[in-house]
Amino acid sequence: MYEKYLDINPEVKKALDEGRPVVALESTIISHGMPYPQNVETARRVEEIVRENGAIPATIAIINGRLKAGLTDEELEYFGKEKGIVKASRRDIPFIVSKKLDGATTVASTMIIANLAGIKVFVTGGIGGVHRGASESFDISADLQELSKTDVAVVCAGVKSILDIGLTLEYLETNGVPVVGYKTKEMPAFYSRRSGFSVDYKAENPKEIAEALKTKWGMDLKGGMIIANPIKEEDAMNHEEITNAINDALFEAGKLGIKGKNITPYLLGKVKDLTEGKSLESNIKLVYNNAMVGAKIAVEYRKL
Ligand code: PSU
Ligand code: MN
Repeated sequence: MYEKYLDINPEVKKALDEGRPVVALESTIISHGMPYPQNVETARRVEEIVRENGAIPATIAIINGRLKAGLTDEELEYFGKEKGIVKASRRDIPFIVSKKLDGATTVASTMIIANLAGIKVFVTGGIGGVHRGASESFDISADLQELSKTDVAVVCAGVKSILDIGLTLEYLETNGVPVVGYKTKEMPAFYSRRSGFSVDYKAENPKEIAEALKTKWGMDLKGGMIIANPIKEEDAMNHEEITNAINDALFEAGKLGIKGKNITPYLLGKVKDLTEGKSLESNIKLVYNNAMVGAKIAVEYRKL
């Protein structure tokens, strides 16, 4: 049915048909999460790391109204370079598709398209969450709802403190989304390994995670799972420096009245400037680290 909207790249299609592991990757991180040319370099390197760890990468996007699972090198370059590609979450998909536009997919929409393609594991940097001040703004990312209903596991480096980490964890609990720490009992905070909040479960290896996924979906418990993989110590940001940068960026965003889907891209760019590019370096490194873990989970999942 949905095949009429979806193009699975031949290499990805072959891997899926043969039951080999595939890892989905998102495109908002390319178009709105990092500057050019680092975004394209990172996207390419992430695909390589997925391959080095035994899986096939499938970067997800919408091009000319077609849902894509697996991009060519030129398409990756296009998403990194072209300004004005719409950041497309769940609610944007119908119009982008029917009007034959391009869309960079967020965590929510990447999960949807990965699921249609039959891809169970998805690697990114950070997920959206409950924003600070959400009791006033109501700003809660659609990523969290998606995690409660779409059967795709998301490997990330935790939740950034541009968000309210505690409220994000509460929201995930209410919605029945398991949050698993990869070799940690503490929820990582993206740029740093520590947040002060605990995760539900600590997994010691990719196999344990694969088994939990198989069990969850085997029982038809709908929805995804968050695998929170802390940034490596040597790549982490100094706590005080990143806290100050985030607070200053939030203050600026408030003054400028930036809201809705623009807030996360704005804050990422501002924090990068305030830290003289150090946050971008950390961001790139943590995505690489997630790609390695995600590929291993996909490999273990296929063995079950
Ligand atoms: N966090 C990052 N980089 C990103 C994003 C989040 O460190 O690029 C993107 C992801 O695509 C995520 C989206 O799904 O922001 C969340 O946006 P919103 O809060 O508007 O749902
Ligand atoms: Mn939002």
